[in-house]
Amino acid sequence: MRKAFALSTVAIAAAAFPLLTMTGASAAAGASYQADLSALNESGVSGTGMVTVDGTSATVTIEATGLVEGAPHAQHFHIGAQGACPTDADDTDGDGFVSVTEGAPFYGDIGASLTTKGDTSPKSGLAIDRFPTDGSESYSRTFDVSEDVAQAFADGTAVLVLHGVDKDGSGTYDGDVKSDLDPSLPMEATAPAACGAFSAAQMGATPAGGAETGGGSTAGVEQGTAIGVGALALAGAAAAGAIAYRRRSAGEQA
Ligand SMILES: [Cu+2]
Repeated sequence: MRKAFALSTVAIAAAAFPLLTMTGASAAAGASYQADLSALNESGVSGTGMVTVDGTSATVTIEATGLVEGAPHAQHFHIGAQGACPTDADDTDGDGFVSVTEGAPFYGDIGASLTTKGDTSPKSGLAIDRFPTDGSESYSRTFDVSEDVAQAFADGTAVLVLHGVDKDGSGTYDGDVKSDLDPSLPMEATAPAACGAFSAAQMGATPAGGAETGGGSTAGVEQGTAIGVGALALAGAAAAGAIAYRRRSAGEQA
C-alpha cells in the first residue's frame, strides 16, 4: 500500500517536473531525521542533531551548547530499545546520577560512536581521545553505519546521546561516584548529559520523543523552507518513503 502510493507520487512528480525530480534525487537522496536534545543530570546542555541516512551512509550534524569545556564528551547513536530518553527521575539506584545503565532500557546500546576521526563502531564507544572537547559543539561528519543502525532510523528507535557532565560544578570530571561502565573513571565522565530521540524531519511528521521543550523555532524555520521548495520537497519525501520501504523489506527477508 505504502509502496504503491510512494511510487505513484514519484511518477506523477517526475512527469510534471522531470528536471526538478532528477535534481532532487541527486541532491537530497536519503531520509532526514532530527533529534532535539534534552538535558540529563542537570547538565544544562541543549542542542539539535540532524542526520541524513542514505543506504548505510550517515551524514551527521550536531549543534550543542552547555557541555563541559576542555573535557571529552563521548557521543553515540544508541539503538535497539524504545527510541526514547530517560529523565533525571530514572536514577533507580539513587546514586545521584542517571547512568548509562539506567538509560539503556530507554535508548538501548551503542550503535555507532560519533568520533572526530577513525573508527565509528561501538568499539570506539569510550575512545576519549577522539571525541569533541568543546563546550559549544559544532560536529559534522559523514561515515558508514551498520545495517542495524540504518534500520533503527527507519524504525524510529535511533537516539542521540551526549555523555559527560560536571554535576558538582568543579570544572572537570571527578567525584566519588564511579562510572558504571568503567570503575576507573568517575561517573561524571560517562553519565549522559543530553539525549534526543530521532524522528523523521519531513514536514507533517510528529516527534517521537514526547513533549517538546524549546526546539520550536528551529522546526518552524525548516518547515517553512520545505513548503517553499514545494513540488521538489514532495518528490523528495516520496522518494525517501520508497527507499525506507525497500530497506524494511530487505531487512525482513534477512
Ligand atoms: Cu552513548
